[in-house]
Amino acid sequence: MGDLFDRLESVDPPRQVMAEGAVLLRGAALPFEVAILAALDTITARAPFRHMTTPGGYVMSVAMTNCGAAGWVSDRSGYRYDRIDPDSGLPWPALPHCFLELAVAAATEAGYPDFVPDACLINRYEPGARLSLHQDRNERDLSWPIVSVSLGLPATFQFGGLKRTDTLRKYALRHGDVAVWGGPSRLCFHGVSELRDGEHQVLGRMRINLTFRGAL
Ligand code: MD3
Ligand code: FE
Repeated sequence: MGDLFDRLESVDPPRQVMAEGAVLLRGAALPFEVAILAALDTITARAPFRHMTTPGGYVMSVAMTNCGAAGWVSDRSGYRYDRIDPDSGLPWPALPHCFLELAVAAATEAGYPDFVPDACLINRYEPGARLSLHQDRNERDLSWPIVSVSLGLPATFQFGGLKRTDTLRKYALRHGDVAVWGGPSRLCFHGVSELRDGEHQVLGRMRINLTFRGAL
């Protein structure tokens, strides 16, 4: 029996409170996996992943695209939400039904039943890519939460406090995990460590992260 209990203890609980207002829902995206991956192909056919430039002139290691009424963009002039994809001159692809369904269900489960996102930033990490410590504060109404969905290779997510120098806690985010960040956690500093190489059964050598936002 001892080994059985050992294995049970090493399994993450389905719902984990990371901080006040921040909830991790392990595996919550798995029922949507096939629909999400099909929708991603449609989105990236029209709005391909690209490496954006930061205002400081660095090319980001994470490749990005967007769907929804507005998309997050960065260039030498700054960060902003734009209704138009600067690479194509076209509006971003619409939020697919399955994206909206998952984001609303997760937000409701985490205690934010009124959240309806209007933007989804899609991040693609290849081995070595990382996202340095930052806050998400380009959204107009910071009282809305952010819902994040992890797919593919696992990543180490770093979660800090309201000051850049606050202690970081680390969480492994795996294929199918969904996290919701609102209330007192909404402006916490966070980042993603350099992605370790590996081969995911479904997505291969990459990690995809969707973040749903109320941007406009
Ligand atoms: C905590 N993305 O796109 S998702 C981002 O895995 C971003 O690609 C990471 O940070 C990724 O801005 C982390 C988790 C996340 C997203 C937004 C947050 C955590 C957050 C906003 C406030 C606090
Ligand atoms: Fe962020």
